Formats: sequence, C-alpha cells, structure tokens
Amino acid sequence: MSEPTWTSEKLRRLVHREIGDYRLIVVSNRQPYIHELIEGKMHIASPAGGLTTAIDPLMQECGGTWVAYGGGEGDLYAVDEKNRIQVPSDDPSYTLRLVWLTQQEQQGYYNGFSNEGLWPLCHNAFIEPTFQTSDWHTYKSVNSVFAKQVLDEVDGRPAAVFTQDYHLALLPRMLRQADPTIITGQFWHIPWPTYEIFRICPWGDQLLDGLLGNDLLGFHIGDHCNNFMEAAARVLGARVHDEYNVVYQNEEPTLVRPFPISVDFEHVSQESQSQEVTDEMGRVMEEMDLGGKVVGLGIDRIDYTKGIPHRIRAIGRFFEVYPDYIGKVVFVQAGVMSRTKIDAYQHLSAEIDEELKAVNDRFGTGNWLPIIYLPDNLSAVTLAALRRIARFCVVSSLHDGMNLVAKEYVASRFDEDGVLILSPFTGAASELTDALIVNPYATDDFADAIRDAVIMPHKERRERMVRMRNVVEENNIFKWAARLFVDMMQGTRRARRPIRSF
Ligand code: GDG
Repeated sequence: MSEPTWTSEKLRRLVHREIGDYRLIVVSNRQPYIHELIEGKMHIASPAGGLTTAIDPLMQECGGTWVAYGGGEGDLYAVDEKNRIQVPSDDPSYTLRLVWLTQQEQQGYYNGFSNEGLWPLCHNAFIEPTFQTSDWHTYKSVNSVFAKQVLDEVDGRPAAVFTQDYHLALLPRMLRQADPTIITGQFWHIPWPTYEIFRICPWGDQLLDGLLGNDLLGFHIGDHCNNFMEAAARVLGARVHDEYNVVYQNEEPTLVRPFPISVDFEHVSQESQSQEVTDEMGRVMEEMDLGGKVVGLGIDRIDYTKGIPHRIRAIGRFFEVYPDYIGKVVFVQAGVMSRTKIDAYQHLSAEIDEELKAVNDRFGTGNWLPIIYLPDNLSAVTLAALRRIARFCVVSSLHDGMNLVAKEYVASRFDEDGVLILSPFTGAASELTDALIVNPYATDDFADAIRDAVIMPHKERRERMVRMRNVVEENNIFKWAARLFVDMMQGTRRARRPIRSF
C-alpha cells in the first residue's frame, strides 16, 4: 500500500518533531528574494531556477534562517544591521541573512570556478571546463566567507546546516572543523560525473574532502551517488560501504543517498485552475494568435545543457518531413537568460538566434511563424497559462540533474491532457516513464516524437497524463524534504555511532 500523500502540514509536524532544539540553517549561493531598485523604487524578484522553486516552500513551512549571497542592488537597503530580513514580505515566515561579496570574488567563485569549471565538468554537454588557479583560490576564500556567516548564525547552539549545490562544496568540512557538533547535510542539484571525467578537475581531492565533511550528501538519482562514491574511493582512497551507501573518510561517515527533487504539486495544480491564469490564457492566445493551432512549449533557463538548439533543429525537421502541419502547429519557447557574463552562454544565445532564424525563415508564411521565442523572465501566471495552452511540452536536456519544468507541466495539467516529450538524460526520465522519451541528439526520432505528440488520441494523452500526475503527486516536494530531513537528523545520529566495521 502506498503511503498517504505528503503535505506541507505533515512536513511541518515532522520537522518540528525531528529538529528538537536544533536550529535549521539553509545555505546557498542564490537567494530566494532579490531586492532590486528600479527608478528609485524597491522591487522584489524571485530568480528563475530549480533551487528556489524547491527550497522556498520548504523554508516557508519550517522556518529557520537561509544564508545566501546578496546580489540585488536594493539588498543593502532592505536588511537590518545584522544583514537579516524576514521573508516573504507579504507573510514573513523565515529569516534571510545576506552575505556580501566583491565583484572580484563573485567573478572568481561564481562565474569562474563554479560555472566555467564545475558546471561543465558535471554535465555531459561537450563544453570543456576551464580551471584557473586564481578562481580556485577565490572559490576557497568565498566558501570560508560563507562558513564565517553560518558559524555566527549558529553561535555555538545546536544546529543542522543544509547546504545547497556545487558553489559551496568546501563549506561542510569548514563547518565541521570549527564545530563538530553541527549536523551537516548537502544536496547536489546537478549530476555527478563519472570518475573518468571527474579526475579532470585539478583540485578534485579537495572538493571530495570538502563534501565528505557532510553527514548526509544527497543527489537526485542513484547513478550520481554511485559516481560520487567511486570518485571518493579512487581519488581519496576512502572506504565505501556499498550496502549502506556510506563513505568513510578518516573514520567519519557520510551517507550518500538519492532524493529525487520535485515540485509542490498541489500548489502548481491549484494555481493552474485560477481565474487569473484562465484570463492570462485568453490574453496570450490572442496576442500570439494561437487560436485553432496545436501549441508546443519549451521553458528553460538559456543554458547549453538544456538542448535548445537540438530542439529547434528537430522542430525544423518535423516541418520538413511533415509539411501538412505548416501553419497548424506553433512552438512557443520561453527562455530566461542566465550567466550572461560567461562566453559559452553568449555563444549559445547567438546559436539559438541563428537556428531560430533558419527555421522561421524557411517555414514561416505571411502571418504564421513555426517558433515564437520569448527571451524574457516571464511571470508565474504567464508560465502557468502557457503550460495549460500547450498540447505538448518539450524537455530536451543533454544532461540534467532532475528538471523541474517537466514536473511543473505535469502538475499544471489538472485537465489530465497534454503530452510530455522528455530527454532520457534528465533525472526526471526515471520517474516520468509515461512521457515520450526521446534522445535529443537523434533529430529524426525527435521530429517523429513531435508528430506522435501532435496526433496522439485524447484517450492515450489522458491515460499517460493521469499516470504521470499520480507519480508527481505522490513524490512531491514535501516528500523530498521529509526524506532528506529524516536521513539528515536520524540517519546522521545512527551513522555517527561507531557500530560498523568491515
Ligand atoms: C538545477 C538543476 C534541477 C524557467 N524559465 C522561467 C522560469 N523558469 C523556472 C522553471 C523551473 C526553474 O526555472 C528551472 O528548473 P530546472 O529544474 O529546469 O533547472 P535548473 O535551473 O538548471 O536547476 C536541475 C534543479 O536544480 C532542482 O534541483 O532539477 O537539474 O540543473 O521552476 O519553471 N521562472 C520564471 N520565469 C522564466 O522565464 N519565473
């Protein structure tokens, strides 16, 4: 019998029970509420990206403190003298504490080591990682800046620190060295590469040692855990206990477990049914002249891991092989720009423009274009409206830890309609097996999958969507958080007891 669905209320009760006297502190590079000054007025923006989507609802339930880099122009004016602010502003439920970094620190640690080094290292997208010694030194020093702030927040009291992602791989070891009583957990939101790839990193041993300062280390899927454990064994000579997924470094255990991240299914499903979204659908349909057409949808941060040029090429092939659909099918691509200071992202943006132009010039007719590109940070309401309008949604990542867009599409379709086309190289593909799974490099197969989505009968669309909705409803964000929480608090205490020898 499957367990009852996890809700925010159930998670809140569990957290209160498990956390006891411990304070919960989340640490990440990016903050969930950026304060921007636009023409002298303060605006609050939520950044596009999976991390905020997943962790903010969790913090709203659990309370505690979120420590993050203050990157907004208005941040300095929004915080108190301890650099803290209560969020969300309309209904404060937790504390945000901001860390200030210089431009040079931001360049070396974020753009440099994290996004020109680790990001391409961890994703199979054939972009060569760049490793510069000066960036590495900055990465180390910025991790220690974060450590100082977290330790100040802990202030010698019992605390559980839950670190996010690849920007802060050295932090857990620093925290443990300063205060061994802190419970340390980390979730790595991107894939972990195979040993053959990982050993390209000149400082791989130090990264591994930093991460093994965690009591619990989470990845989306088992393959990433296995890759990590192999690297720990082969690079550091750490002992790995396969049966329990525990790595021992200097006799200290780290539990390494898969936790497939998800979305707040109920919230996304309900929001999708609101009058506001229904009104927005009408506006979007009219503005883009979508009436009477079959609409396909892509929603992505513009990133070379998301396979956007591959998708555009497949749409071109679809119209080439199935010209009957010219004028009848429209693909809407929403794409918020990210990491624009990095060369590879500027090249990608130019490549997308070129591929788009090629397809639109070749197949476009008078007032119809095959692809409508929206290179903006769209509001949640507009995104929800697009998801409801779209007969099919395409996620064509070349490599992706999970991919929340796929799960958001499924959660939005309360009408039990719609087809998901999904790359097998996403974490989501291991759960959403009722999607049309297609290799983004196989352009002909990809074009055929688009046709299959367009012609799929309503009954089959419904059957597949119902099954996918059941999966996302059951494996929702609260279940993800609950499993992580229990393993961090209980598993950690168990594993710290020196009961196992092998
Ligand atoms: C990392 C991992 C993992 C997109 N465009 C707009 C917008 N979005 C939102 C989507 C979704 C989020 O951004 C993107 O989430 P993803 O999961 O697809 O991807 P990453 O940002 O690469 O996240 C990924 C995730 O962490 C969580 O662990 O799944 O594998 O790479 O929520 O809807 N949001 C707004 N405007 C846009 O134009 N507001």
